[in-house]
Amino acid sequence: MEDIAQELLNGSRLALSRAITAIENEYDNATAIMKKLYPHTGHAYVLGITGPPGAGKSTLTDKLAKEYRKQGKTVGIVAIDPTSPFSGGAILGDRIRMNSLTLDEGVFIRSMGTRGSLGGLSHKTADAVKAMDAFGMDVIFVETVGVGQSEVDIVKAADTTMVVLIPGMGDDIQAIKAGILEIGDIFAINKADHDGADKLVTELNMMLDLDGVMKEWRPPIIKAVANQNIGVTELVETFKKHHDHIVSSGQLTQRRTERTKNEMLDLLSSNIGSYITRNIVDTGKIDKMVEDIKAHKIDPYTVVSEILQNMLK
Ligand SMILES: Nc1nc2c(ncn2[C@@H]2O[C@H](COP(=O)(O)OP(=O)(O)OP(=O)(O)O)[C@@H](O)[C@H]2O)c(=O)[nH]1
Ligand SMILES: [Mg+2]
Repeated sequence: MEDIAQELLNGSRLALSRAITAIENEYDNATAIMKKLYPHTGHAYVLGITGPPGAGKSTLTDKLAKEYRKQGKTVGIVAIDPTSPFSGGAILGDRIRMNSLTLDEGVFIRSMGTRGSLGGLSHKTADAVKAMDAFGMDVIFVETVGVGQSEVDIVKAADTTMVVLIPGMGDDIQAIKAGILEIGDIFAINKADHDGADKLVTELNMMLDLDGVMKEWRPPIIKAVANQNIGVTELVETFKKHHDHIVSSGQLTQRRTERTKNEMLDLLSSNIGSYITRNIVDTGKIDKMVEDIKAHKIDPYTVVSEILQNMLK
């Protein structure tokens, strides 16, 4: 029998690609693959990149990846595309922008579409990151569009999160500020070749000052022009500073503990959920139970305890 996890660990890019496909489509072998990969994870530095559509996230990621490659580091990129119903479209879009990277053996790029819903995407993203981590990537980027709750959930897989903003967003910054202040460890003001970059920096500084008086880490704001490679080395240096900060302050351990706990609880509830769907709902047992409860032959509390007892057998 073929062993995708073992081939991935042996360095097969095809196996890495197939592992992520299994994760994305929830194939039956996905759990077995993840079980085998898990002991080999925990080495990569995971960078979340989020921000409004078209802000230059992919362009920046491309340039940042090249900078890490210069330092001899291998790079994985997971690009989430919530707008595209098929991941094929996402792959094409990002391939164009990350053209030269796709020829580099030290880089692995993968897009994941959401097929209409963001549900379940955060754990799939986390597993795709783990697959790249086990493959041996040193730095892994997770690019996602927007700053809503789903993106917050997705970037929870990251050690450091960078929010990319652009001048000329007008009132948008008001609308998204609650979300962005919370998740940004670093802010990039991209398209600084456009008018209004300095104004945006000032506004953001004011918001961060109001928000972060007591915080250990004041998120730096870095201006960038991604397509001209401006600000890129400074961003990489800032990532390093943030990484050093979360290591020395114990925050990295704390974040990873929290993440492991959440992932375990998610896994547990999704397993319980599917047990109930499989055994109670799909079998039609639930209808009989509802009838008996309605007729007061039995109470719902007893029914639920019995279901739980059966599940644990
Ligand atoms: N003028 C200018 N254009 C830029 C800059 N950075 C990126 N662009 C352009 O902006 C457009 C969008 O860039 P992307 O990197 O695709 O932006 P994105 O945030 O990944 O977009 P989505 O993934 O679709 O949300 C492209 O045409 C880039 O060439 C910049 O600093 N200045
Ligand atoms: Mg993009």
